[in-house]
Amino acid sequence: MTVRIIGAPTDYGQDRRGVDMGPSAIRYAGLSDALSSAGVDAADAGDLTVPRAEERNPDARTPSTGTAKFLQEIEEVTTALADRVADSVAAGETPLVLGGDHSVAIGSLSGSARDAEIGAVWFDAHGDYNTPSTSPSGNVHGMPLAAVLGHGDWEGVEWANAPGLSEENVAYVGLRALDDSEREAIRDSEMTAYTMSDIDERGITDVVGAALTVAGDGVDGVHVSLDMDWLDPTIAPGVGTPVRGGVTYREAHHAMELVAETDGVRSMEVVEVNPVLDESNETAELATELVASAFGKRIL
Ligand code: DIR
Ligand code: MN
Ligand code: MN
Ligand code: MN
Repeated sequence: MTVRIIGAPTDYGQDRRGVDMGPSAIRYAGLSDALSSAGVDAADAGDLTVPRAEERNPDARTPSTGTAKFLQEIEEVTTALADRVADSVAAGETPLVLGGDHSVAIGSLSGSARDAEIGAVWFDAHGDYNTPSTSPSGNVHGMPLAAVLGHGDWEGVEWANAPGLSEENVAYVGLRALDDSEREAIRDSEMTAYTMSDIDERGITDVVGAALTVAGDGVDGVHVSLDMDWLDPTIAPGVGTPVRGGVTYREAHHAMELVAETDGVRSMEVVEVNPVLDESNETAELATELVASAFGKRIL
């Protein structure tokens, strides 16, 4: 298996600077060695070109209702990323996108879903299901799932869609911080949501197994989206929006081992690593270890 590493060094989707250094931090933590130790060929395509936020006007393009900061920049980056991801899949590789903030998922998902039906497993503390008009923050990293599923008024922005992904094949794992209108929208949707309470009750094995079944039901492949704030902040402090009560180190590894066992992983991303907020790069190191588990690294 060839894993194609694609860096997407953005920080347009949220308010804390430094998450654009995520791809460097993850590479520095030894990503290509970790992938080799998992027995896969790693091919690094480098980073997408992303202008600094200081060079750009966050309101150059605005939705007709609500707020979506850096909408134009996010459109540019995710459109380019979607092409890279689609090309990689078409070449028989498995693309691994390194964020950047979670807005990059718009590109990963629309690229992975090009000419295919896909599902998605969303490992995150958050629902990322706001729209420009419901978002309390105006930050697009809290909106990618709504965007690709066709919700929200994006003022004609064409990228905000992945017709090959339907709500029925989206499963959250580990939710614990939802905005009020987002909670309601998730309840009204066809998506499956496993919260931290479900993990408490059923255990990580059962929950991740169920999520992978939902995501993989009747589709060509599954996209795995790993937001590092899914983990407990005691082990992943280098994220912009930490939330107490996340999964443990062992739960996370086991979840990724179950991902590796499905054989249906079409594309993956790991996002929200912010080395500026970190303790000596430990969040990037953890991201690297988890990616290796997701691509088949085992203890024995
Ligand atoms: C919040 C935070 N719900 C927002 N979202 C985050 O801004 O919409 N997603 N951090 O990962
Ligand atoms: Mn997220
Ligand atoms: Mn999150
Ligand atoms: Mn539906």
